[in-house]
Amino acid sequence: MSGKSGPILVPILGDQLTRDISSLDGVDPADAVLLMMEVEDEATYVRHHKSKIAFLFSAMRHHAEDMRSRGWTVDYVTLDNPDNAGSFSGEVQRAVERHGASAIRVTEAGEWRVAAMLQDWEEKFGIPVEIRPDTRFLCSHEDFEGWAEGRKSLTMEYFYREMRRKTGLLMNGGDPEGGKWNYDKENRKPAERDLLMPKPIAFRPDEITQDVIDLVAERFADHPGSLDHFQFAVTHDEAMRARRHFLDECLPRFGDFQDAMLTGEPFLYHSLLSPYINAGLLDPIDLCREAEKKYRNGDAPLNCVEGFIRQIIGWREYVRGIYWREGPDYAQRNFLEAKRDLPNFYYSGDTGMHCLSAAIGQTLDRAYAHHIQRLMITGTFALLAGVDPHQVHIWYLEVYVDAYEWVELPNTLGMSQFGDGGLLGSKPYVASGNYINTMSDYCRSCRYDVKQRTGEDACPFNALYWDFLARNEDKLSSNRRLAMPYKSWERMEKGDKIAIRNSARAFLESLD
Ligand code: FAD
Ligand code: DLZ
Ligand code: SF4
Repeated sequence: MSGKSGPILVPILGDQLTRDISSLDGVDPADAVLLMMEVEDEATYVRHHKSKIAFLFSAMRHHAEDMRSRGWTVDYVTLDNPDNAGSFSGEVQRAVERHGASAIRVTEAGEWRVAAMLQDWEEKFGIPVEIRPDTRFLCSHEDFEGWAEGRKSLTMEYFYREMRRKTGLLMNGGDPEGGKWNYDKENRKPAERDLLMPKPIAFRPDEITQDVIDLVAERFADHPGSLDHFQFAVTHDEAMRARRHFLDECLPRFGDFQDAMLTGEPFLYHSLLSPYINAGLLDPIDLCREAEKKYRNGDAPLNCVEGFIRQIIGWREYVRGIYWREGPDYAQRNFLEAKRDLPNFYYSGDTGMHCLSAAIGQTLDRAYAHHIQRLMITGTFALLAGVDPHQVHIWYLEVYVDAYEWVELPNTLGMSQFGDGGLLGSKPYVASGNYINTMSDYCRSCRYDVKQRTGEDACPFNALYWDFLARNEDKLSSNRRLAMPYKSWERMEKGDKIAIRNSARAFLESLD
């Protein structure tokens, strides 16, 4: 330590578990103390799924060990430390005093709530605070501003093309590999029952993880979700093994079945890498380069590799840009003025609708559902039922192991609930039961009949779909992408319309 002036304090937040995080750039380990803190406020600002807290605490504890082994001094405050102040600011204050810190250096926070705390620290603690950009993202806040400035609509596809050019991923000089930027049309195959799915890679909890699981079970017993199926990677090495497993076993079929859903198959060919990418255990760009190699070596087809890379350098970077550009009030938007409370079954999975009970059940068991389940099952149902988008947002932030507000909020409130009125997607993601029946095998074992539109046994998605369009006619009928369904609604017999709306009303009342 530099004796005269005290060390630099470097808080490492729970989603900053990256060995070369920007706050450490140019810092001499001899002059710094890294502060890692398990705090009540972060674990309870929403009621996170128990496995999500266990994953993060375990990954944090392992990262602290890893950094110590690399020569850093790490001050780690556990949740059960009797002096734990319970908040980031409280713990930083204690650490400043404990170590006589001369300055604080920190990588910017991932969300508005925490960013506001960091802004206060200089005045609060009376020492210099340097907040550094998070260089784990391709697109800085300024670059996103520059891209968005002056555009009529912020279409993801154009942003994605910029990121392809910027990284050179799947580029042939100035042109996209294969002549097309996007192979999504080839990525919509429904899954057949006899597909040979790779077994997901599972990691047995070690002693550190088991301690954390016990702690979480005791302290957060009232939070949703189970700890019984915990099998996440919690170290850098394990995350790298999960990455290898995905690249070798799943990537070659990732695209084909990206939108498919099967009973009892929660993972299909998805990567399950989002918790590791978001917490900092895996580098997203390096992962994309490895995926590209698979294509260049002839081990994975272009549609699969392009589809995967698009999710990461396209969607992931894009939603982050939107989150920071739109500001903290984005969370309060409610374009459709939806007011219904989130049905209780979102916390139990206890509903006769098989698609929902499967997606929610798996979510509560494993803190995971893949994109189409999030978007077209739990998301579409909430949208059709007119649930308050803020409540939907809180649910998604709670229950998924990869959920941090910067990525969850635009996906939920924007893409899934149309709460921003079309900033993120040009039309609401609504569908009747027919879509779910085409893309999954859920309807085969459902108590409802997907072919019926009205009546007690009819699939509720059917009447709700038309009811949604009718209910929101003022706001949506001028949307060109909804012209066809509105035309069909217009053409429908009056009696059918009345029956549909009555059926929807009866169903919605049964939810209340
Ligand atoms: P894969 O299908 O294997 O995709 C590969 C990677 O691409 C993911 O690991 C992820 O890093 C990235 N990715 C894919 N789609 C998106 C997307 N739309 N936005 C950002 N990154 C994407 N993703 C989160 O990481 N955290 C969230 O809290 C989150 N909330 C969501 C809420 C809703 C309502 C919806 C519709 C989507 C949400 N997503 C979220 C996006 C996506 O569903 C998850 O990233 C994905 O399901 C994670 O599983 P996977 O790693 O197996 O993904
Ligand atoms: C999500 C989360 C939880 C549950 N607990 C902690 C914690 O105790 N300590 C910590 O450093 N981070 C935690 N996190 C992640 C933070 O909420 C995340 O780092 C912020 O959202 C960053 O903006
Ligand atoms: Fe879902 Fe309707 Fe199919 Fe049942 S019939 S699984 S409610 S889409």
